[in-house]
Amino acid sequence: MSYIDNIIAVIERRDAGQPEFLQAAKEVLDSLRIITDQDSVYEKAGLLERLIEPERAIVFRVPWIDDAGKVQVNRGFRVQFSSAIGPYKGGLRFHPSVNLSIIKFLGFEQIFKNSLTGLPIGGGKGGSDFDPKGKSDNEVMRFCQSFMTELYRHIGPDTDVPAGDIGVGGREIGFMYGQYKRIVNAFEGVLTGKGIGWGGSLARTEATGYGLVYIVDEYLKVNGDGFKGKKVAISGSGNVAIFAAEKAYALGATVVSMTDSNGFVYHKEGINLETIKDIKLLNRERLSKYAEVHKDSVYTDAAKGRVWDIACDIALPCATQNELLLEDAKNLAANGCKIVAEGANMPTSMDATEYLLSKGIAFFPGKAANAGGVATSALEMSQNSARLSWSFEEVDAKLKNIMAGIFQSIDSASKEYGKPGNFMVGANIAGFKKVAKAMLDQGVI
Ligand code: NDP
Ligand code: 2IT
Repeated sequence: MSYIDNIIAVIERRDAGQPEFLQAAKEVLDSLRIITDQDSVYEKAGLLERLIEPERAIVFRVPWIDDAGKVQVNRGFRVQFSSAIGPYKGGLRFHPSVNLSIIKFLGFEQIFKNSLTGLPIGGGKGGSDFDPKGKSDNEVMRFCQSFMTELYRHIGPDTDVPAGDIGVGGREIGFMYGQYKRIVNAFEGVLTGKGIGWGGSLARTEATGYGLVYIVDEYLKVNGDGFKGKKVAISGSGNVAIFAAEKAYALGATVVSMTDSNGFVYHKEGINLETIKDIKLLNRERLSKYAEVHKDSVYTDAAKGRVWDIACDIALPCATQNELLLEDAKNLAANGCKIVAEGANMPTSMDATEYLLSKGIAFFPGKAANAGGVATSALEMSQNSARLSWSFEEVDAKLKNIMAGIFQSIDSASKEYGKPGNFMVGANIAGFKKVAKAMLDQGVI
């Protein structure tokens, strides 16, 4: 058995009940065969055995009291996966589906994503099975305070710096930051995605979505093309989806769809982003409301149709894992889609990814395409350390540069390792090499 097959056998045995983690890990390991077959240094150093095991995984009780006075208990997680190249860095997800498998897959992906940014950040992820939907602001605050009352002892500006993800935005970061500060008695950059005026970076809110569009634009430019006139299908209607749509419009494209967990809207004339922001960001309502406001749009229940049936030039899945499956990939290809770029983490299943690649569709994996968010988080950390704040334009320009750099590195790794245009392999290899070098340099730890 090859080194990689041995490692896959280890995780299949040990992490058998963790399907999302196995999916993410196998994809990376498969891409690394080209490297580990050529050079035995990794096997000799037991490097992959170490890389697939989190440095630390913390699971904790989060008790809180709801508005009716009833005690509720959720489960909290923080997986500190790799500190090879910097302090653990990665978001917190609050969603009822959250479990150890999901947090481990996200933490594992984060190692390579953070490496690709070129900035000194390690990989981690956390969250809870708490569902913020339908909760009052006070309930969310009490939950966040309880969550941080345990989490604070495991994190710190030079140790582990969490941020947002699904279900965690400015409101939740605010409540958690307040509680952290109260416990440790220090105003420090322990979370990113903070509010402007208390340590947050301008452009962090926009960064993931903008970065996603920047990397696709970079690819289009290399091919003498651009977003102008392109039809873009987007899933999700949260932070990533909204700002990807905003930048796609700014570059001259039309966004024809958005989704939430209940269904999707198709608006041939172009999704009205102000309406979406009002519905999703301001009022925290369901997307079905959109079709009540825009009578020429069509809302379809999730049980009755798929957003990926809509014809588009570019598809940007920006909701959640495994939301773009083989059938969807076939429909996208049949309808003329030329580019799929992942705003979400692992939204495309492995068989769908392989199908897209086999059809010559440009595929940008999340660990490259959505890295603009965490990269800008790292810029927020730099501003916090230096106790200053950069202008929106300054941060946005740095973000654009970082995304161009990521495109360069995944493109050249794909060529160097004999898979030109396969950005999945390119991203996995380019992300891995820097982390592996750091691990070799630092000895068996
Ligand atoms: P938000 O909570 O702001 O929005 C999530 C969106 O996805 C909502 O429209 C939500 O619908 C939908 N969604 C969530 N879960 C599901 C599900 N199980 N099935 C269908 N739809 C779902 O999160 P973000 O925009 O921040 O995150 C979206 C994706 O981007 C995630 O995969 C996240 O890991 C990834 N990401 C986020 C980054 C960030 O900076 N925020 C950075 C890099 C990646 P509903 O409102 O119904 O819940
Ligand atoms: O998946 C991700 O990269 C994020 N949710 C953002 C992480 C961060 O630390 O900004």
